[in-house]
Amino acid sequence: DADYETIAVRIAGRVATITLRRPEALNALNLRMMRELVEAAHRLDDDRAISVLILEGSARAFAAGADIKEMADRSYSEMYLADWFTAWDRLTAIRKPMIAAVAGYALGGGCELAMLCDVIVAAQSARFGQPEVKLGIPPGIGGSQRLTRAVGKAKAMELCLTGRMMDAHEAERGGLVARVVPDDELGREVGELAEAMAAASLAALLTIKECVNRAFETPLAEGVRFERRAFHAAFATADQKEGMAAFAGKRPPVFTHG
Ligand code: CO8
Repeated sequence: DADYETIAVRIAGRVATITLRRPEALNALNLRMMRELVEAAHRLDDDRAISVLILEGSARAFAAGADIKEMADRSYSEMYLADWFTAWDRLTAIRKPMIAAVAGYALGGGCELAMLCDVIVAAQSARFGQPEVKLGIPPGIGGSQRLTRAVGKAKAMELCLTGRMMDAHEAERGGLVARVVPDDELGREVGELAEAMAAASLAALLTIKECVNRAFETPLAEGVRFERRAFHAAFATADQKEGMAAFAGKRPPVFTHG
């Protein structure tokens, strides 16, 4: 952690938790945080001893967006030539499941960061929104695309065009959020969810994440074909043999994650 200024990483068993650590700015996402977070996520993705990543903010804010103060005075050519914020896209290359534990504000880039994760668990205090319209800009880290896929056109249009925040229950009803839990249980619930995933075969987790993500990239028939090939390929793994032998033997499986 000595390496990082804006995040903290802790590891428990096969679960790694990354905590955003600029609470004084409601975890506003500046360039340094982007670099550190993307680097840490890739390092953990490469670590065979880890199966699941959790991303969390503070009790008051998951992240209140991109750092407005850092962006405010940039010119078009500075933003364009620096390809401002493109590095966030590198999170889409993470192969392990990433769970966003959201309490408080998840706005703008913060909402987009949560949507770059695979599962969002929201505390009752969570507030989601794309308030960029109020700043005279559109979303810039995929919000107009991922929010639309998550909650549908009508709600995405309304939220992006007004900047209105939705609470945790509305986000759950809309399909953005997997589960809503009391604030003081967020850490435990997300930890248990991560543990449940981490008990499974790592190869199965990677394959399933890849398959589900295909649903957003391909026509249905192609996606189904992709899944079928992944299904067949699973029979080359030791974990498939162990998983099925354990079922037949009425005992818990012991996966080697190979
Ligand atoms: N950027 C920088 N600083 C911030 C941000 C932010 N996004 N959000 C909050 N802060 C700072 C505040 O300036 C304040 O700092 P200070 O104490 O030094 O004045 C501190 O955090 C606490 O915030 P508030 O005093 O405002 O707290 P409140 O409880 O009164 O309000 C809100 C909380 C409602 C969350 C309010 O802070 C707010 O509206 N924040 C901005 C939300 C926003 O507009 N987010 C979208 C940002 S734009 C974006 O994310 C685009 C992403 C894509 C860019 C890609 C470019 C290519």
